Parts: sequence; C-alpha cells; structure tokens
Amino acid sequence: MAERLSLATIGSLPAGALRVDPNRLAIGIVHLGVGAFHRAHQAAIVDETIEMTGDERWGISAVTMRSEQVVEQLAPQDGLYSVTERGAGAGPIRVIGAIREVLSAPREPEAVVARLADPAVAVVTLTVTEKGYRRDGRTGGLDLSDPGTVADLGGAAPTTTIGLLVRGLDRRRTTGAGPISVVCCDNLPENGVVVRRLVADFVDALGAADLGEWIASNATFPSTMVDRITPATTADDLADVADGLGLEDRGAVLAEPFRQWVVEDDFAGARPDWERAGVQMVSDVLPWESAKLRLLNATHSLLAYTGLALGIGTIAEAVSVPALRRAAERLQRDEVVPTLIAPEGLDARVYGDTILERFRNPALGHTTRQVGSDGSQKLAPRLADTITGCLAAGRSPRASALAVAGWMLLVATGAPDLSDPLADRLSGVTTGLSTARDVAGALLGQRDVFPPALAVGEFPSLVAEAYDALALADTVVLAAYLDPEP
Ligand code: CS2
Repeated sequence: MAERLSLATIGSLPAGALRVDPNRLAIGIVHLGVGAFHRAHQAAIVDETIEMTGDERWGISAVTMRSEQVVEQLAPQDGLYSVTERGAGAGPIRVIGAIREVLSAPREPEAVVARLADPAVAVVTLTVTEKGYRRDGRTGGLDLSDPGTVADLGGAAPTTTIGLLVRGLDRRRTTGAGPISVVCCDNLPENGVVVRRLVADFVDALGAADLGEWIASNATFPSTMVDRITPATTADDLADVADGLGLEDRGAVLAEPFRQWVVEDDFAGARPDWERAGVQMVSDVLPWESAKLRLLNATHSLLAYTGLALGIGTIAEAVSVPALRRAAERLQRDEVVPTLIAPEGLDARVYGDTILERFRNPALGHTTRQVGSDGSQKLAPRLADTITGCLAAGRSPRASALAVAGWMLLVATGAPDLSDPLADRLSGVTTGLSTARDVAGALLGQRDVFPPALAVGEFPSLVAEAYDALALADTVVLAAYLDPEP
C-alpha cells in the first residue's frame, strides 16, 4: 500500500503536480459544502489563481455541512488532494494546495463561525446543493417550518447553511471584522439573489434589524454560473490515481477537462484575481445561468430519467441511444433555444451541441442515478421557464414533458435507491393511482415541487402521454412520442 498524500509526503509527488506552496497560504476564503464539485471547480480555480498571481491570501477553509467522510478523506492529508481530468484534452494530474483547513459544521460549529468572522476572510463560497438551502418551494423563501431552521432560529448551535452563515455574519458585525462577499455556486437561477433573500428571511425571523442593516451595507451576494462535470469518485478511480501519483489520495476527484465560472463582479471586500485563471467577471450573470441551467442541466436530467427508464447506467451511454439523443436535441433546439435570452455573443445552438459532445465523454462514467438524484429540487429550476415559455409561444414542450415524466415514473414505481429528500412523501402521493393522467396530475399539483402554471392547460396531458410512452421502455415508442404523426 502506497503512503498517503499529506504535507509530509509532497516531496515524492511527480514533478510539477503541486504548483503552490501550501505552507505559505493564509486563509482568506471559507467554503461551505466541500464535496467533489467544489474540489474540482472553485478550489482548483483558486489554486490556479494563486499560482498565476502569487497572491497567497486566498487559502480555503473547507467546511463539510454533513458528511464526516470528507473530513476522513482530507484532514489526514492536510487538505491536499488531486484533480484528474478525463477525456479528450485532459491535462496532467494536479495536486491542489489551496484547501488549508477542513472543518466539520456538525461537530465544530463554533470553529466555523469563528472562521467566518475572521477579518482575513473576505469571501464565502457555497456548494450545498439545491436541497441544502431549505427553501419553501412555494415561495422560494426560507422554509420557516424546517426543524433545523427552527432550531437555529431558537439559538441552538447552528446546523443549517443559512443559520451558520447568519451566525458568522453577526459575529463579523459585533467584532468589526469587515465586509464580506457570499458567493453561491449552486445550480439555481439567480443564486446570489436566492441566498440574499434566505439570509434576509432568517434575519427577519430573528427580528434582528441591526444585523439586517449591517448585512445590507457590508455583505454582497454575487450570482455565479458554475460548470464542470464531476462524477462521484469510485474505488477504481482511487486505485488509478494512487498509481499515477505514487501516493494514496482518498480525497481524489475526477472531472472533465472543461470548466467555466462566470461571476457577477459585485464584491464587498477583496477577492482573488480570478480573471487570471480564466474566470469571467461580468455585470449580469443571469443570461449565463439560464443558458447553462436550461441547456446543460435540463438536458442532463432528461437523459438521466429517460436513461434510467431504459435501464441505462451512464449519461454517455444514454446520449448515444438515438431516441434519447433526439430527445436531448429536441429539448435544446425546439424548446430551450427559441425561448431563451442567451448571453450576448453566445450562439445557444452551438453551445447546446458542445454540451452534448461533453456528455458523450466515455471516460467520465457519470451515472444516470447520480444526475437523477434530488429531482424534486432540480426539475423546476431547470425546466419551468422552458415549459412556460413554450406554452406561451404555442409550442408543445414534448421533450421537457418527457424529462418530468421520467422522474415521475421513478417516483411512482418507488425506485428503491432513488435519492430525493421528498421521495417518501411523493411516492405516497402516487400510491393507488392507476393512470398516467392521475400520477401526472397529482405530482404536478405538488406546490413545493412545481409552479402552478405547470398543473393547468396542456402540460399535464403531455406529461401523461410521455409517461405512458416511457413506461413501455421501448425506443420506437419514444421516437413516436417525440415526433407524432401530424
Ligand atoms: C448535474 C450537474 O447532477 C446533476 O444534476 O446536472 O451536477 C452537472 O454535472 C453540473 O452542473 C455541471 O456543471
């Protein structure tokens, strides 16, 4: 068994794998939600920025919000881990030195609050996934009935993302730690606006007017679009990485070579000179976020759910089935592109094609099950604007309906390992319903999952039609559903 990667063993890394000196970095960023995506995206970009600029203020304090596994992976390695690119254009393996501390929010909330209030910290980034925000699906605001939020509001040691963040902001206020920028990196439209609102809801519920005022003048919430396909690391991947590195790396992540980060340039204090690592700093991120969510993530969900219905294991396999590829193209070209306000200079159709090309990357092994998780949280942000846009323009959103129907099929058949925070309640909603029409109506009527506009008019019958087609798990039937005889 190879020795483990850590500060003590960096001397035996392949030449050039570690590009920054971890020992020299101060902590200037707190990251909440240190999963594989953060490691492959923001942390890797910060590492590269430090390399390019020599600005050593921006080491990361990486906080896990739930899983202790991340601590076991990274703490014995002094925060070091590697990123391996897979697919055409892959660069050499890189060891990331930017993570300088690993904290566990459930175990040491006070240490996290103290770090959030560190005057040297000027940026907080977040990847806690859609469900980590504990929103009320009906209003988009904070779900004030969520037990974790209720406990945090009551003054318990904070366990929720927003509770923890607000505690940290309050500590900054009382200690005069200075301004801070809160940078959401989750796949939600206008993600900065969302987090600002959730923070405001929490502060309102506390009745803390002083804190609200302090936040309004000392904190900003830039929106961002983040993109890099990062499948969960497997045991085989770990063995490959150990071979390449000559050291065991239990925190290793694998990703496609492509990556993109578009950030609204609205910072309250200092920030890394991210431009130097290719980050796009812009005044309006919304068109970038919408294009990415509606073209990439929505198509991902469509391929995941139709793929799962056909028993297909990976996104790369799904996109090479002609009927599913047709569905993906139809979603992009006939439903998203005509209803999207694309960022200036971006040809949305070409962008869609490059996304499908990325999905075809056979080296990623990105599973349909991983992308299909948490559908109740993902579908509306990815598809609702496309569906309502098509309906308003007299277009029939057949491919969008297929994505929704694919998720419903999983819910209604009680797919045993479907990971979704609402799985139990939603499969209960469909118990005893015998027709696709009933299932579609019952699930589209869930106000915390879908907006009301999807439960009326043509859409429920389209979803029912898609559901029946998909339930047969026959690509000929699917093709006929997508392109019905006039
Ligand atoms: C995927 C995303 O799992 C999912 O829901 O659609 O994680 C996707 O891979 C990333 O957003 C790509 O940037």
